[in-house]
Amino acid sequence: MRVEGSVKTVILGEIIFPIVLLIFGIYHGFMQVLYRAGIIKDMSFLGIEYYQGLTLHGVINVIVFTTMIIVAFGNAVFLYYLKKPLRPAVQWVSFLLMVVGTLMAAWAMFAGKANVLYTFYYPLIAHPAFYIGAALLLVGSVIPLFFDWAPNYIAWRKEHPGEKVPLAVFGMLVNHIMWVIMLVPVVIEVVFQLIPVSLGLISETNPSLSRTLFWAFGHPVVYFWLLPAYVMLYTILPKIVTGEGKLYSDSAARFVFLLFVLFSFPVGLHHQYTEPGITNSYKLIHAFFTLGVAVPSLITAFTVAASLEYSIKSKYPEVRNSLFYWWTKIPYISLEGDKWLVSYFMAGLFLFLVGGITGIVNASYNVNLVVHNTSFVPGHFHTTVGGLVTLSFLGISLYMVSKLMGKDIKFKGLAVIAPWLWWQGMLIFEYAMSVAGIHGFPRRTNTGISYLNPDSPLYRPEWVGYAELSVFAGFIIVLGFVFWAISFFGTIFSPKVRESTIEFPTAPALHDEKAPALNRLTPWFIVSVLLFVLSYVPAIYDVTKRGVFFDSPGYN
Ligand code: HAS
Ligand code: CU
Repeated sequence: MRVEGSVKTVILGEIIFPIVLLIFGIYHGFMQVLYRAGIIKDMSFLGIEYYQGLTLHGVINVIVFTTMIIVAFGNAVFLYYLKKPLRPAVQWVSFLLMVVGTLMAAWAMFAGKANVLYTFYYPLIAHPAFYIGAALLLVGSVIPLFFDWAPNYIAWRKEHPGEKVPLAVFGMLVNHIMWVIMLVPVVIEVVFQLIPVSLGLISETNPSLSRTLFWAFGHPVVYFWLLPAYVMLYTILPKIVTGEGKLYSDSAARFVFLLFVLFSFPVGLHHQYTEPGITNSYKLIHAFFTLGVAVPSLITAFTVAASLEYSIKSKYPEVRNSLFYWWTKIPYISLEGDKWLVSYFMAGLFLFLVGGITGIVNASYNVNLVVHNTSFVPGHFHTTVGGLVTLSFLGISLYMVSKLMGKDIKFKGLAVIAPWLWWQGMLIFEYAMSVAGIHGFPRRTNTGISYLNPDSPLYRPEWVGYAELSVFAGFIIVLGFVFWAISFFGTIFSPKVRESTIEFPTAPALHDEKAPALNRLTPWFIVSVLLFVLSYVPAIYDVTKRGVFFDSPGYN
């Protein structure tokens, strides 16, 4: 499908702008391993302070990069599958709000006025520009849903009565509605707590309430990042793995998205198992729901594996009777057609397997007490959001840029190796961080000037090897990113060879059941909001017992 004009420019902007920032984000990630291993001993390096760099790393990578790429991918999905135009005015307003918001927050972070980490809850306090900028980014990101996607979806349903909406549209729509719901608690926190303190309108506020509101957003947001990757795994991967593959079951995929609607919200207290003041049994209820929200990912593991097996076995009769040998036929490194993208998804899946296991460790209430606030947790999330999510987003960004700009992918060989370097680096990083974490290695601490410094009374020699291994891992990850970036910018700056189009390889479903209950969204969302509210009423009651805004001064 041809795409021209300003909508094309906006989608390209939504990819290229955050990727330019991502270079800083990844640089500050690499600085983290250097700091923590004691290779850089200053609290401030090149004028950037330790917590400032850590904030830049987190905010750019998981708030700015993810949000903008998701909007870009969503725009492209709605455009391509519904074949309905997007409104240029809506697109420009959304994009400009996101850019201006990001620049405001970036200014506050680079100026050292927002060293509050990407979780930014009270009592840490940033310059108002940080919160207002973040708010503009979020407002910009929901605009396409209200003014482009939902109207186009409703019009499409009217024109196609009784038909199922394309799976990718279904997934991206569900994901963005979830996004709007999860923003409610964090907006309350920002508007009624953080901005007033930051502006000096009030001098103190309630930190437990702030954390609880933050995590009511901060857990569901991980599925906002994950679901677009799942959309790609269900629609694109099965098709490109052989060129003619199929998705094993369409209903299984839709059911997975709807299970996320139900279970993504009543789980945030698993980040607060150690929060004083919230009754244990409420935390336990969230622990059980957390084990529930792992189920749709387990179904995904099986559906994706079944789709791969079906597609490979239909193409290669010689492996049809094998139990495992068919795995060798997956094009892990192939330059043929769109198969280069397979490497991003497969490397991501292999990482996510580890991310799922460590997630369940985290979720298991009493076991969490061993790993909480240790490097085990960053180990976990570098194989989830830093693994499957980032790899599929990098892959799809390169793919979309080449289509939208009408260019061939340059340095394809590097583009195919990049995800495997990333995979290997992350795997080593995760190993080092997990094992060290079990031995108590803290997260969010400049360990280089404390625990790993032989001159410090806190010196802990048993952590040194793991911190050094993380440096080695970080180097491989950065190398993977550099390979990807050479291909990405090489493609952008190469001559145009085709007209600008957008299209996604799409696997038809092997089992394509009607399942009407899976195509009505409203009842699922009603139950979801009820569960969300019910699961949080007792916790909010607990943390506001001494008064909603009971006092505790903040820190700059
Ligand atoms: Fe998490 C902390 C629990 C998933 C991100 N998580 C974090 C933080 C982040 C994050 C960023 O319960 C840190 C927040 C902070 O700064 O403090 N997480 C879970 C659980 C899941 C989970 C139960 N997390 C994610 C995803 C993320 C993400 C997804 C980002 C995208 N997480 C926690 C908990 C904490 C936490 C606690 C708090 C810890 C603490 O103490 O602070 C589940 O959703 C995971 C389910 C996943 C699976 C895996 C299925 C496997 C698949 C791959 C199949 C592979 C194939 C290839 C087919 C069950 C789909 C074949 C390969 C073969 C080898 C066969
Ligand atoms: Cu969580």
